[in-house]
Amino acid sequence: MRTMRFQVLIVLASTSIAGGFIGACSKGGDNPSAPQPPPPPPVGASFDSGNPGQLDQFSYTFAGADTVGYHCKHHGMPATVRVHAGAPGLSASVGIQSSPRRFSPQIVEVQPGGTVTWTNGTSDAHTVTSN
Ligand SMILES: [Cu+2]
Repeated sequence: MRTMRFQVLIVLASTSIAGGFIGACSKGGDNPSAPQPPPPPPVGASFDSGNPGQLDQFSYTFAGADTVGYHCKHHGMPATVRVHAGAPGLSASVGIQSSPRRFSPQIVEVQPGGTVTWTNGTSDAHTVTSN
């Protein structure tokens, strides 16, 4: 027969810190020369339609001049929105088509503040997702 022996050593340490510190040094007032955090970088267009089903639509309004690449998460389908003052108008439409799967037109232009509307004309689920 085999006998096993276990030894357990428990060390308990107890530390007590008592006391406190009272008192503060205050110079008061704001410091106008304190360094300010840098302004945030410009935020580009960022969107994701989710998965519009057949005939569903998705719209996005572009605040400022920009060139925004986007794609479908499921199939790639790269395309571009160009936002600039010389664009034809404040709205544009893009169809989502099949055979082959694509955004049409692949490049669309809209003026700053304008809205692009995508319409899924296929039976597949697609997304409209900024790169
Ligand atoms: Cu797709």
